[in-house]
Amino acid sequence: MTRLTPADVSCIGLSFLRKYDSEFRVKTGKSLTQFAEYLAKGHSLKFNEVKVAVVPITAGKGIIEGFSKAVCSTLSFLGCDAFVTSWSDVSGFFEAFQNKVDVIFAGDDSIFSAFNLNTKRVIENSYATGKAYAAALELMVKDLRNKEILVIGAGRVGISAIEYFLNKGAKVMFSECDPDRIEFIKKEYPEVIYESNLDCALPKIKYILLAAPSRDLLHEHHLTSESIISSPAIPLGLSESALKKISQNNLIHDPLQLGVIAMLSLALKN
Ligand code: PYL
Repeated sequence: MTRLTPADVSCIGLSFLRKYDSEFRVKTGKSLTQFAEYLAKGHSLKFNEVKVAVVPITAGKGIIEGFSKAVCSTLSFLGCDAFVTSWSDVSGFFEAFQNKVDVIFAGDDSIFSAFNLNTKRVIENSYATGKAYAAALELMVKDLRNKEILVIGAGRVGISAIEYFLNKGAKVMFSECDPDRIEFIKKEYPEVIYESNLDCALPKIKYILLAAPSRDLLHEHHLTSESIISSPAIPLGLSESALKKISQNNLIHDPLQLGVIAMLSLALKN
């Protein structure tokens, strides 16, 4: 998993999120709040009744400056009563419990999760992010049934997206460089077709979920003006020429916020 940097998250405040929300609505037809409810399979989520604590974690490589604040801003944008605890780690969890919160968000170098203290549901970021970006592609494509979707990267995010697409009746192909992951997908999801060469698969396949964290993975010859790309991967794997080739309204990509929205939505879903 790519570790975010302060530069990735420092801009994520309420005014930035308002702009992101209006752009997201143009691309998908839904606001971020409507999208959160869509992910929760239509359950009406009363965000303004939810109290959330974000606990900074110093373990491993330590705190990412601005990370907890960015998570908190995203949750506040949805209407939650969200705050970053004054203390970190176990003391921060203690502070969260003292404040009788409904949900705690906390992340170390391996796992970033939302913990619903009422239902005991725990939602991990990669799982939620895969669902979020798959659902965003679905909204941009309009209907996934029998549509060919290429998932690039079969890690935790890519697998979560593959499951979403299969459940929606899409024809799923995948590309991956790790042999063990390739074997795992072939064994667990035999209906998913392995594409060994991106130059052959693209631009034949127009709909792409880019979950491989590599720069300049896709170039202009892989894409057309009709390509639609949903990319949770950090860094974004499109070259300058590729970015110029596609419509900006056909690209969904952000470092953190869509995954956080999905974590909350799935943590609150009944
Ligand atoms: C959750 C993000 C999405 C992409 N990469 C993941 C990442 O950077 N994980 C590390 C998060 C560390 C947070 C740090 C803090 O500030 O509390 N322990």
